[in-house]
Amino acid sequence: MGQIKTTPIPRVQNISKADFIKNYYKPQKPVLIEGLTKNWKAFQKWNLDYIQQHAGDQTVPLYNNEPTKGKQNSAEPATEMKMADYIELIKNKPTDLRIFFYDLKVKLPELLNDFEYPDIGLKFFKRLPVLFFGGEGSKVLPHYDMDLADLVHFHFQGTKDVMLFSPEQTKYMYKIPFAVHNLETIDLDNPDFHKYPALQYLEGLQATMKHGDALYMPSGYWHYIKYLDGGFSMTLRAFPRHVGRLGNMLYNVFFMRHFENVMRKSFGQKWIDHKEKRSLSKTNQRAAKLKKQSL
Ligand SMILES: O=C(O)CCC(=O)C(=O)O
Repeated sequence: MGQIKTTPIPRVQNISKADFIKNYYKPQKPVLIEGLTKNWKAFQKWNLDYIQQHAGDQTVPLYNNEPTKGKQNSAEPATEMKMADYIELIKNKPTDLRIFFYDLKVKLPELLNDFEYPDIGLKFFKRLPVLFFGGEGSKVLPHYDMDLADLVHFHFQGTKDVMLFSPEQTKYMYKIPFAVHNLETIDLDNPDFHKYPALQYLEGLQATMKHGDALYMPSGYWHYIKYLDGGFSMTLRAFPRHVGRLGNMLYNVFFMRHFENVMRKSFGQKWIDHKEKRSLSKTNQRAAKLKKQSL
């Protein structure tokens, strides 16, 4: 078994708007900014106890990593729980149960005063600050965000590992057609280069995030995330301004998603199996071609 090639994501303490735009936003390169949240109330206050106090009574849907099957829509929760019980669980035990896309503005608006939209040159979509929670060992399978937003991802309490892949790497990812994820049988921590030879050509970036770190993930970047301890994160998004990217975003959100749901409803597991086979054969052909060229 080999390993996926990665290099560290550049880290800075702080960054000016001009430097961020020039060195990271314009060239669409990720960066981890350590000091961006230091003056926020959230930096002092946001931990699992605080969430438990403010949202303990809410019932929350929880997701695991079971692949979606048959006629299911892409994202069905595995179960639900009171937030207080879920937080208790992730404080004390490993679990693969996660909270995904918790809409802060709707569910916990009093927390909106605890942070600011950073002045780094991104035009943030202020309607949608969202939280994500996971326990020790929870994994977020590799995917990119369908809306192709530029993302700033902030982590609170504990640590998490993040692997990123640029959109140019999509050709080696075993992406599933009409979806924003790859073959769910792939484990990027233990890649099976025999079964998935294209993974040998993949080049990613890696960082371990700690409390208060802010990670810029440019539009269309794949992310694979592992919670090393129970903790939570917030993502702020800025919508694409490039005409080409805007077109792709509209295609993903208004066509691809609905087309996929119709195909699943009509053909169920057969459709999923067909797409997985296609992804495997197309990507393996690409790897075979590259191997031949290198001989
Ligand atoms: O950290 C997580 O749990 C998921 C984050 C994510 O997928 C995102 O911000 O798009």
